[in-house]
Amino acid sequence: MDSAAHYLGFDFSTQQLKVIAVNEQLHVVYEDNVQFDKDLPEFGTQGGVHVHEDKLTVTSPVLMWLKALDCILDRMKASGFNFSKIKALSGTGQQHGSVYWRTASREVLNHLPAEQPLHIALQTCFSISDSPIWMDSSTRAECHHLEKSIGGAQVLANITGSRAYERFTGNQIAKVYKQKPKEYSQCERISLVSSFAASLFIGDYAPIDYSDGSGMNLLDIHKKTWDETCLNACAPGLKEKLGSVVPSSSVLGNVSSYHVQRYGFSPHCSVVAFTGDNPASLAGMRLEEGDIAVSLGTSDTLFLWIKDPTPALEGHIFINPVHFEDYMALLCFKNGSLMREKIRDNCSSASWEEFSNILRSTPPGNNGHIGFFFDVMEITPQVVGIHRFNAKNQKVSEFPQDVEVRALIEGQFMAKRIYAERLGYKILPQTKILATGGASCNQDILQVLSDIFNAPVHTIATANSACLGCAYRAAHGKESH
Ligand code: XUL
Repeated sequence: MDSAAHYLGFDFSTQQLKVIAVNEQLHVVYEDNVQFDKDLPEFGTQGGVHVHEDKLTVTSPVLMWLKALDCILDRMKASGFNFSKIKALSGTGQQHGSVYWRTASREVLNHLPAEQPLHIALQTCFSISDSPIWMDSSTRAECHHLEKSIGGAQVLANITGSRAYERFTGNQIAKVYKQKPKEYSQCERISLVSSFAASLFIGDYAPIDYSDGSGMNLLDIHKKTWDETCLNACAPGLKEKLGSVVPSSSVLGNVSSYHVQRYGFSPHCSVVAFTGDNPASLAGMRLEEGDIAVSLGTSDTLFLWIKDPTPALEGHIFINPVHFEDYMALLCFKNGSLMREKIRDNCSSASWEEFSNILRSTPPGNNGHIGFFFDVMEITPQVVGIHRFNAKNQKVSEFPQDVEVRALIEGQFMAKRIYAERLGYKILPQTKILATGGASCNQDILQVLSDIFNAPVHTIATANSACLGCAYRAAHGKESH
């Protein structure tokens, strides 16, 4: 690679916009972020979002994202950052959110005046000023309708990789069409947050990439084309408004003359397709086939590289962002750390040390005792409550404290393996587990994880894995073209 080359990654996440620059050795050379609530208080967001009165509708202002980009690029310029060294850039966005470009906005995007910030130049370009985002859960009726139109939840999962989910974009678009028909008809292009952000760099509508497109309940993940039945079930004329879909590592073109003139980007700087944050993290953590990333946080998230997916009613299959012939699976478990802390408080005197001692002194397999611990309504599966079974498979109301601790941790990890295998995941000889998040500092918890998957566990820091993943994707996309 060119020794002077730098690569940029942007992350349009829920609470902030981040940027990372790496050099040709992929070492970070610049990093910054704009916090929406703190740095752009004029938009009145909390945690980057507006929660509406019904508590189910959640949106974010499009102009806030534009202003954040103006702000982060201006700061880079003010710090003396040399944009002309950037050989390629890419980015990521929170998944599922949708942006509605008003008719004739393409013209405006094509001719952005370099003297104006984006939030001014594009201020009239959106037929819906507050975009629905992934935290929205107001589309239950639309989900039922979609599943019914296609022949059931499993049929929809077989085609699009997931049953109908309220936050998934097709259902969000269906709601916009129903509740704001005028705004829907005034819109010529619907972008995801990721393709919206890419559009700002190429000065034209950027196509949706395969991976983020898999989070819409609209894309056939096998044929890699929009599914007509799904489109028609959501809203009329949708195909034209969505445009084409492309592999996530496609080079979309060069940065527009706006960025060349305003910031001093090279006119040859390539823009690699932007994708969703979870796919970008898979790239950032450099997962390979058979590998598993486990984030042990407030909730536990698992993503895996899969070759032959079997979509199920729980979990999501997305087209793989690194190799588009492969897939990735995403599983979310709500009862993560809070449940572990609760059992720690009840069974090991609120001490992690004591909790670890118990794990060390109890045998793998827990002498046949098994437990399911869901303090709050779980996502995978949709169940609540604590359920304990003894070695004879009889339901019991309690376990001795040491049995309880092991039953919790073994139960949590066995569920992860079982749900992953249902989605087509296979443990391979080279499988490795990358663990992140709060609980990943506990060796004894990780030992149970390793025992259950029969694979080595490595820990990594991933505060910026999605953003960093995009700087890597920029370098990879550029070098492979
Ligand atoms: C994934 C999802 C969230 C968002 C957060 O399906 O809804 O992880 O992508 O940014």
